[in-house]
Amino acid sequence: MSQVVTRRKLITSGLAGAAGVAGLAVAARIANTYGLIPPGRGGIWGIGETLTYASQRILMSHHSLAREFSPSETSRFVPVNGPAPKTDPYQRHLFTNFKDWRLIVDGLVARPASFSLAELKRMPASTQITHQACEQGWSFIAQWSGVPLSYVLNLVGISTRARYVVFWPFDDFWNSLDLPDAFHPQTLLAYNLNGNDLSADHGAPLRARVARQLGYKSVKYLTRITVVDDIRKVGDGTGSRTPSAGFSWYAGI
Ligand SMILES: Nc1nc2c(c(=O)[nH]1)N[C@H]1C(S)=C(S)[C@@H](COP(=O)(O)O)O[C@H]1N2
Ligand SMILES: [Mo]
Repeated sequence: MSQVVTRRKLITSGLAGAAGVAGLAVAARIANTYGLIPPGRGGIWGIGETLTYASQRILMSHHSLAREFSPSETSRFVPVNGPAPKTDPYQRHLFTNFKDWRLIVDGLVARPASFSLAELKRMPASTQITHQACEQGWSFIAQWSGVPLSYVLNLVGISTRARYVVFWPFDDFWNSLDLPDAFHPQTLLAYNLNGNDLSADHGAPLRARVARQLGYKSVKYLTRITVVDDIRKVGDGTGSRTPSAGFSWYAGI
């Protein structure tokens, strides 16, 4: 234990000192040594993202909570960014009220599975009133209900080699979380917004809700969740759709 504390102190003071004295490149080298480089580092944020990710992972407990609000603080209007896919198979599922939709959970898990919406709704539910901020400068406070992602991951049993959880939606806006955020108690697979089933544009039938990061990490229109060990082998290797669009993979707030 004391060894861990000492190592943490070393990394923290190393990062802070390096940023001030010898520049950001040195800090990035230290972060790399301790496995603190986020996968999307090829994005335009580069070293800045690495510093944010590394310092949040070191300085904050993995399970520090996003602020929760009271019902009277919810926003009157909930904007949409990324409206529902106009194409099949999404439109077909929408037409049949997601009767035949199932969430596939696969990858490095002991028991690959798929779950209907009714099955997900029978799992232990969690409700939060939290703030969602878009990188474009607007935000809202809303109530979300769903099953904690940790519950589903524990049901399927993730491998000891697992490092990331990848979200695959019906559009191309895929993203991923590392395990501290995937198992965070406020990370939900949400099916309800402000007391109603998710509308199509807000991500029906199921979306990720990641309270500790910017809105673009809360992937809508989920179809599949895949547990992986090495995110560099997935897609273009950057961990999400967003670095190519100019947003960092890690968007902690
Ligand atoms: N599948 C998918 N998920 C997505 C998006 C998208 O275009 N497609 N947009 C993201 C962005 S940029 C934001 S800010 C939030 C917006 O959520 P809302 O439309 O429910 O407000 O969803 C995120 N999740
Ligand atoms: Mo966003």
